[in-house]
Amino acid sequence: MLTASTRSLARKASTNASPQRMMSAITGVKGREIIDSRGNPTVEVDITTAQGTFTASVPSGASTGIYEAHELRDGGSRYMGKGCATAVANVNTVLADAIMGMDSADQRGIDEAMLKADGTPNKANLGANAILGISLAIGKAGASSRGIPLWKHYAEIAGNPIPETLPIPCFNVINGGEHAGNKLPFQEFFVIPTGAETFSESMEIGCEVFHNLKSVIKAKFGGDATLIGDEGGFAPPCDVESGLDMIMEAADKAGYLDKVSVGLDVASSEFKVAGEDAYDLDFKATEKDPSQVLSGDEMIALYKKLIDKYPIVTIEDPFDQDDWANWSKIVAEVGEEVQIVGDDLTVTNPIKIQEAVDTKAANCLLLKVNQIGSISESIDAVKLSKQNGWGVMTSHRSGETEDNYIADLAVGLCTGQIKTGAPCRGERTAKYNQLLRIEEQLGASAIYPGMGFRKPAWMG
Ligand code: 2PG
Ligand code: MG
Repeated sequence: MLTASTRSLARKASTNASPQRMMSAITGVKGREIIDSRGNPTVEVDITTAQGTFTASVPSGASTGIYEAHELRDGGSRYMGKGCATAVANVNTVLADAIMGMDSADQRGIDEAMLKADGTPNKANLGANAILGISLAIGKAGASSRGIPLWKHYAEIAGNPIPETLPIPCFNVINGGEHAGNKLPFQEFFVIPTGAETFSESMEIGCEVFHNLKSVIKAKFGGDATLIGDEGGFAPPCDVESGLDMIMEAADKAGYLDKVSVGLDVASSEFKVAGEDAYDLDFKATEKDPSQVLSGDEMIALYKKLIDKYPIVTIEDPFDQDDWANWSKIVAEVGEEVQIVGDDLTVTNPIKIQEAVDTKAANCLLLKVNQIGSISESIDAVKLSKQNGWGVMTSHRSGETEDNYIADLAVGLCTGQIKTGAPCRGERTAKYNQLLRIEEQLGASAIYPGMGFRKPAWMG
């Protein structure tokens, strides 16, 4: 059997291309298992061209939508069944074969070749994690072949003529749901510096509020309550309203009450009661309180109460991934004032996004590249969303690596918003730090959208 490298040499020898093309032609594809921020294996890929080796790695979710592309895990006992050896083998054999010798600047051509090799609608055959690892590393190789930064390369692929907008950061400073061991049902509580003038000022505000929140939580619940969850935010034993109260108190103490908004990722698919119009806010408690089971209308009443009380600008996954009627209802009732973000509902999939556009079930896409499994399809999802007037929030996953390409993606696709955890834990700060570097590269032309984050400069 030919190895990836002997195949590469054979293909290279038969390539009759121009010197420029040879420089960017793929000469090597190598996958490996690495470990993510939760101690689970994931896929990393090296793409080699005459210009060097370009590496990217794949994130993984915990509150995963049932309609996401297929993440291929080995099963069995190794790594608690989460091994990625099969996905890595697919990178090194069938996928390497499909793309070897192609021009690394041709992102779409390469993504299409991989989709064809897989042949299923949800990448169930070769694995979305295998395909995405290559797709991400190809982006980096392609940027290098053009001699431009990754954010500019993404902008060119997508047709964005003005890649100058930094995203507003949504710092997830309190963790609940599937991301923390506390009883808090809602998964993420964001502090969002919508009143900052620049991205670097937004970082300053986010970090100072984060440190003040630590003191507020410690004073209320003691030091044990300042331990952190999967995304670097605190995981105190609070309920939804006291969590928001503590964030507001921290913003006040930091002196930024007039510069911050707040937001939520409810991740409610995790606590929908199957077969009933009901959501169990006590889903993590051992002794359940029946008064904590709310109907769809009661959930809407709760959201409205929170919107009245706090400066909420965005709510993600307020309802379950199949509860379309309640999604449409909440958009009709509060969607002008508050952004309603589809995550499990839309899974970065143009077919689902179109359905949500038609039924007015959301007005913002959560962009998670591993939900769909390639850069080209992610760009299609973003453009479709923007062309329908939606916002777009670029997102990490709760299981992350040190790779920071989503920072470049947020700028290149002008998404105007990003969530990548608290300003804490290296796999989260890697992304925020890359945005600080991009801001520096943009210099005086850098735009910070502030309250205009739902409709940034480029709308597809
Ligand atoms: C979410 C994400 C990221 P996960 O629900 O939006 O914050 O969590 O990666 O576990 O799906
Ligand atoms: Mg979510």
